[in-house]
Amino acid sequence: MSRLSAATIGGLPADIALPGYDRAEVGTGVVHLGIGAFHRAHQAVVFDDALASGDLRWGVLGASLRSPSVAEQLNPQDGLYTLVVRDGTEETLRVIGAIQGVLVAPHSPADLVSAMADPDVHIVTLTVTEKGYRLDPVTGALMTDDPDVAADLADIAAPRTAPGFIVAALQARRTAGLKPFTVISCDNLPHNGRRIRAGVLAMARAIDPSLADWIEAHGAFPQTMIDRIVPATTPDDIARLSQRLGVDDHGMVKAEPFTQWVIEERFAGDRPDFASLGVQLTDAVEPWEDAKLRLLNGAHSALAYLGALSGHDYVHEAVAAPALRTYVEAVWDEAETTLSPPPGLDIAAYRTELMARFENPALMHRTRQIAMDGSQKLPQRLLAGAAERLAAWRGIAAMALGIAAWMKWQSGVTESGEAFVVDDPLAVRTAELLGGAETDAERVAALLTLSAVFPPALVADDRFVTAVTIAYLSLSAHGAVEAAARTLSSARGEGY
Ligand code: CS2
Repeated sequence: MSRLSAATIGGLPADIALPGYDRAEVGTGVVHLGIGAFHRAHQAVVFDDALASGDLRWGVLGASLRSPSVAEQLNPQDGLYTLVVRDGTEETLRVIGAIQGVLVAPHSPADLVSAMADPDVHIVTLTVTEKGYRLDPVTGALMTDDPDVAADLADIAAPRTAPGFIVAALQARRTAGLKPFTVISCDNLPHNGRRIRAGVLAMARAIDPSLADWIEAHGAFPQTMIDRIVPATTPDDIARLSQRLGVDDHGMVKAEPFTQWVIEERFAGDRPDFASLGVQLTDAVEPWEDAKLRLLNGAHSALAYLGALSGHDYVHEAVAAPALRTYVEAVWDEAETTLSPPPGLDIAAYRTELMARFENPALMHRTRQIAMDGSQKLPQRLLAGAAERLAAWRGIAAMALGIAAWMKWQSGVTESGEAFVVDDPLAVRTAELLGGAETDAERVAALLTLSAVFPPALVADDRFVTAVTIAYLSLSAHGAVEAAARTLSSARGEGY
């Protein structure tokens, strides 16, 4: 079967939405670093809307910093792909035309730098995951001993890392007398803008202090909160879509209807009329970030480990188990007391909507997908909230079970005895630590020595250590579902 492309798009069934603008007229105003499914289902859709509104400056050049797979999916399709929005039994299909092409950075780093230095580029967005920032999780400093960071510092003309590409391109723009672009981090990290700014400035300062001064004075790194559930595409999704389209689309992405993007109003230059495109611009993103990270992502991670350990492969299956569903509410009860909701966010309504989003059976969101990279996710999703609860002398039984479930997951074996590969940058280290421990209490104590994950102040708090150890013992004795059920009675109490 032929592929979706500029040549075949005209033959698609009439009920599929197509780009409503002339793609030949579109300029490249955005470069995206780390082009995965999330960008294609979220930010690229907003830029596609901008193009459809008649502002043709906002085409996107995508870049993969590592693998050529997205380039192989999209370049033969002229950047075209289908966004499949699924809600229960309903499905809507839309072909997105915003992406103009994908560069594979390691194949041609200089081409990517020069594309980012183009005068028409005003925005660089990035989704490089938590680990792509190359910042020490404890100190927040650039990891100069990371081999790729060291390589960038030695030769910024051929960068390897996200901060490296940004520094190299900003250097080229400064030399050319251009303004910086606005760097919009779209990763699920608190203060994501501040983080990428810190990495970029540290690298720039090591290379040329005057470049760092220029970036400090003229650059913009707004904080953002981004939200849309985008499960990984499966071969079955592609096969089903081919039947509908009559052509193969290897670049398709699937997502829920919900989508949200909150951006701090801080730009270095031109941008689309974001407000008219449904994007919220605000001075204070932090309360949005905290609410999303601790409610949505906190529950997601806890559910992912408990669900995956107990054989619930998908999020909607996990929340259909009464004990796990009630447990999610208990995590939210705990997290809620740590939030200062932003104006306009009704937490009760947000929780109801979140549960409905988790229940969406058509998404087929795998618990194992969410379980990935837990060492990078735990701090902002569960540990920060737990620390604030303890500071206020409140209990953390529900959060502690999520944390203990992450620890159990590090053993690489599910409750039914199935072995799996732990997909986490610290997996080798956690395996070593677990290998040296004999009892459950020793296992917990060993993992708590990971200072890249657990802040020392939290580990020094006996209440924290006790709560996580009790939860871990309960998981060993009863399994995830029963441990969740048993946690509920204690989690409901407000006092410690
Ligand atoms: C998920 C997120 O995989 C994960 O860690 O928790 O990708 C989640 O689906 C998104 O943040 C939703 O916006």
